[in-house]
Amino acid sequence: MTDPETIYQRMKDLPSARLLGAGTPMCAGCGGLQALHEIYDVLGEKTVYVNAAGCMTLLSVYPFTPFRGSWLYTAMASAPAGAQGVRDALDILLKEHRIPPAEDVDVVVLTGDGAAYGMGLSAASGAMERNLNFIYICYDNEGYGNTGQQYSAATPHAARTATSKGGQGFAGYKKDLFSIWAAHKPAYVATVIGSEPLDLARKIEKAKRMKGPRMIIALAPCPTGWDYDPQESVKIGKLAVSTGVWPLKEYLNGKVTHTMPPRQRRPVEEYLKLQGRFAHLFTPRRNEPLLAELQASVDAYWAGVG
Ligand SMILES: Cc1ncc(C[n+]2csc(CCOP(=O)(O)OP(=O)(O)O)c2C)c(N)n1
Ligand code: SF4
Ligand SMILES: [Mg+2]
Repeated sequence: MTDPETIYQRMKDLPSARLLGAGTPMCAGCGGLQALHEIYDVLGEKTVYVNAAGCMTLLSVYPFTPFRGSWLYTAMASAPAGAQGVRDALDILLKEHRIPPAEDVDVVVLTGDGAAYGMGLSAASGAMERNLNFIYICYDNEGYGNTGQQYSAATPHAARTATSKGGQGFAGYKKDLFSIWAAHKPAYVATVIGSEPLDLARKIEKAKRMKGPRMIIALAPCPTGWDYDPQESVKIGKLAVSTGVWPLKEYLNGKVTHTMPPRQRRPVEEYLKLQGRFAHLFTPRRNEPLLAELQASVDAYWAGVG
C-alpha cells in the first residue's frame, strides 16, 4: 500500500483541473462541480475554503483536499461564522507581522442551497452585518442533494423531490436569496452558472478585486437530483438562462444589473421537459394550469426588469 506522504506528493503535483475533475466521488455531469472548477481557476490557490455539509464536502477526505490552499469543515449552519474566525486569525497574524502580506489568502465560504437559503442564512446575515471580508459561494442544486434530494428553500415550485411527490410536486416557492442578500447592502452579489463561463469568470474576477462580503449564487444543474442524463448538464444550464428561469445579474453600489438578459426568451417548457423532476407536468397528461403558472411567473419577473 502507498503511504500517505507519497499519495500527498502525487496529489499536490496534479494540475487543478485534474484535482477537481477526475478521481472525485462526485456524480458525472455535476453542475455544481463545474461552477466550482471555474471559480477555483479564477480565485486560485491562495484561498481557504470554509465548507458546510453537502455534496462538495466529499471533495475533502481528511487529511486530503484537492484544493491547493486549505479547507475547513463546519456544521451546516455555521460556515460564515467559521469564515469569521479564519479571517480574524489571518488579520491578527498580519497585524503582528507573523506572516507577510504576500501570504494573505482569500477566505471563501462554500455551501449548498440547503445551508445558504436555510440553516446558514442567519450566519450569513450576521457576517454581512459585520462587513466580513469574505467570498460566499452557494452552489444551488435546489435541494438537499447529499442526503437524497429532499426539498430545500431553493426548490422551485412544482418540482418533484424525495419529500414532494404526487401530481403537483413541491407546493412551496423558491426563496429569492439574491434579493435577501442584496438587502444587506454587501459589497457585491451575483448569480452565475457554470454553463456560461465567461459571465462567471468576469463576476468572480470582479469579486476577487473587492473587499467586504461578496456573495455568489451558482445555479447547479444536478443530474442525480433533477433526474436527467448527465451529458445534458450544459444544455440544461444554458436553457435555464435562455428561458429566463435563472437571471444572470449582479448587485453593486445599490444597483442591480442583468448581465445576460435573454433577447428572445425560449418557452420555460423547453427547460422543464428535459428533467425527470418535472415529468409529472407532462405525463400521463399535460398539466396546463401548472405549466402556465410557471411560465407566467418567469414572464412576471422579466416584465418587472424593464
Ligand atoms: C444540522 C444538520 N442537519 C442535517 C445534516 C445532514 N445533512 C448533511 S448534507 C445535507 C444536505 C445539504 O444540502 P445543501 O446545503 O443544499 O447541499 P447539497 O447536499 O445539495 O450539496 C444534510 C441535510 C447536517 N449535516 N447538519
Ligand atoms: S447529487 Fe447533484 S450536486 Fe451532488 S454531486 Fe451529484 S450531481 Fe453534484
Ligand atoms: Mg443543495
